[in-house]
Amino acid sequence: GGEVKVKTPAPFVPTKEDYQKVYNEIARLLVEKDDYDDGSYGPVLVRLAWHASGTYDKDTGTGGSNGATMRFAPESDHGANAGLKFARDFLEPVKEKFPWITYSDLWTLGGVCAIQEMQGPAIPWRPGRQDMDFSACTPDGRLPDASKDQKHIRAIFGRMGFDEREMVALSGAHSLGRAHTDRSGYDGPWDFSPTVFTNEFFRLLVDEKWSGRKWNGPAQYTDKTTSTLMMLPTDIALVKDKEFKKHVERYAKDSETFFKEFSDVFVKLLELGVPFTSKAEDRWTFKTLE
Ligand code: ZEM
Repeated sequence: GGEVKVKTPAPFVPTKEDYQKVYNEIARLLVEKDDYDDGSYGPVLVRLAWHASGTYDKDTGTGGSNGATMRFAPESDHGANAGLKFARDFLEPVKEKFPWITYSDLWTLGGVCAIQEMQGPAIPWRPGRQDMDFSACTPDGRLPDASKDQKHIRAIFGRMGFDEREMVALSGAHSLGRAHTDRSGYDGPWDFSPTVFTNEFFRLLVDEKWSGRKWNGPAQYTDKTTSTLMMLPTDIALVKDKEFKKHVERYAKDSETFFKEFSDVFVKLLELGVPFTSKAEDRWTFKTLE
């Protein structure tokens, strides 16, 4: 037999240490590039990870973080994704430095890193997402609309497969960041520490008096004490609705429980629709920079 065996080089299989290097680079850039918004790209990175994942539809198995299809139109131009180019561009030099990571793994790892570096809970994570082309873009309208009520929240997050407790826990991410008039039309931060992950969003929802803001923009709420904070109609729906409110009160009282339940549901969000070959026990927890 004149068979010729050609030796192909072994493929590079990145280890936990390799992904920790990616994590460290994102964390380093978060410190270095502090001339943005309230001093951190962290919140917008969390929003990118969420919008990449929150397109999931459990009935068709479409959408979710697998694919990173927000790189392409029409998904990049969906109104809900306005401003997320800042987050994608922030991560581009990381992709250049570690070209072996997929965008879909990088965007979710960016969210994990941002939460941990902003003093949030540990978020166990595993790789395995594959990038897809524009033909896998999801239709517009899969992400929540802030002008709506509790029925809409249940419909949108129910489609992703979440229960009521998980819907409220996820909403606690609004302790981070702010709304921008040139992105969503809304304006302002939810709390006094928009670059630190806390349960403050829930405490303010319960303790503060919120009334409709008088301005030319879309209907939103403002706090009585300082008139500098804001809540979206969907945020206020969490205390208008009896079932949601139970969890809001639980998280307002008990930060540790919020951190634990948020971590569990954020892990679930980032894995929606991803065809992993690894097992859930194989998730890694990365070390923070400090
Ligand atoms: Zn948000 N979100 N979100 N969110 N969000 C904004 C900002 C941020 C809703 C929503 O319409 C808006 C979740 C759920 C829901 C973050 C994380 C998560 C903004 C402001 C709006 C309008 C955007 C702007 O103008 O820049 C609605 C209606 C939601 C559910 C009903 C979930 C779940 C999240 C993560 C787990 C974060 C971190 C921000 C801040 C972004 C930034 O740039 O500061």
